[in-house]
Amino acid sequence: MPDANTITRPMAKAVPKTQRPKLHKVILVNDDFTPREFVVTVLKAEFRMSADQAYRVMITAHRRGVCVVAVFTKDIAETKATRATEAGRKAGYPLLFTTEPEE
Ligand code: TYC
Repeated sequence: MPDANTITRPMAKAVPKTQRPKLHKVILVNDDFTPREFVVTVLKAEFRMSADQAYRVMITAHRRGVCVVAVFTKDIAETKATRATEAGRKAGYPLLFTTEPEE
């Protein structure tokens, strides 16, 4: 027990917890030209999705206009979105993947 003459002080400073990097969504955007099967192929190749997962994401974008594909750190999200968009462009399709930060 500290007696009346003992000076106590609060802990120097709270050690900040390691900050987690903000995650970014990769978003698939619908268009009227890219064949459904091609979209599924790109999702499987670039995002390592099963045929079933890829179909669900494709059909959601087709019906609603957009669908979140996955979340990654900023660099990885941007790289994957660029590569997937480029795969469409090379095949002559306007397929588009965008990214945005998670709230
Ligand atoms: N809407 C396209 C079609 O009917 C298929 C498609 C789905 C294209 C999702 C893009 O992000 C997309 N052929």
